[in-house]
Amino acid sequence: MNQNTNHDVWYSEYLVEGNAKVSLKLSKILHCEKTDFQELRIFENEEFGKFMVLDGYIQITEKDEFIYHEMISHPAMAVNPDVKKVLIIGGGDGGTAREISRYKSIERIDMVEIDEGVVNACKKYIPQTSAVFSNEPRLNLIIGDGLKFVENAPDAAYDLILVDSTDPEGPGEDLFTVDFYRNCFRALSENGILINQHEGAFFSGDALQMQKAHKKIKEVFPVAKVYGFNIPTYASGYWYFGFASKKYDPLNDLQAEKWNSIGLETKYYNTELHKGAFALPNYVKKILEEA
Ligand code: AG3
Repeated sequence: MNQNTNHDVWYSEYLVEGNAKVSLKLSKILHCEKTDFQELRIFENEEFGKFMVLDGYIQITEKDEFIYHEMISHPAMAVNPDVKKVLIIGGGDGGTAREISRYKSIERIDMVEIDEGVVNACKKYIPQTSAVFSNEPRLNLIIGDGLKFVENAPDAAYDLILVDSTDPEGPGEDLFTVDFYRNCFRALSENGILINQHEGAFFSGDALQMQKAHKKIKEVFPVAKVYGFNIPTYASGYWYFGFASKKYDPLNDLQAEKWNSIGLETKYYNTELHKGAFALPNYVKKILEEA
């Protein structure tokens, strides 16, 4: 049969409604589902590999997910390499759990994902991130509501909480509330660190969300910083995590030597980049100062 090549099929995501978008050409449409929580799609692109879209936003691609997952995990671990108990909220693709489980010193990883559909689809199509669900005995996966989970968590139960959420509209919304941050504070040990998905700063919608999140976290945690990373498939190519803690400063308390002695091979993160990641462009500093 002759292959008619006189057409192509693309996934497009609007950056600014109606005015600018990014598009990936599809080599395969693997999965389309309306779960109980969101619209879930998995496609494939020849350059980026398989990628997952939730409610119209790219969450991971096989080609660049390492950047996000290294940057949500390693900066906190380099500040406190003695972390023993970790809580991941969200992260249904498994990428964050994969990165964090590389530390042999960690004793327990609880992960609370609201949408089982995401876990199942990633298990089926994206083993690169999801293999951790079948090969990591320290990982305790709970399908449930992250907000309720931290509400019921005992005091000081975790050394590190990683909030690997979607945007603050949809199922991730509760994870951007003062109530949630207060409960995270309570559930963290005195060495505790909270890392959260902190949105973008370039487009005004994302920037507003970043500002709102920062304002709330600052109300709750004595140390509240933001750091950035380059990620090609999120709006504007630059995205942020929040670093909040009870006492540790991400720069003054960086344990570069100790972290380097663990000998983890990383593709994006290193302890020099760590310092640079906390140096923010002036327009971003302004957004945060005005929070
Ligand atoms: N979750 C955060 C994706 C944010 C994308 N938002 C956007 N482009 N507006 C990623 C999940 C990875 N485990």
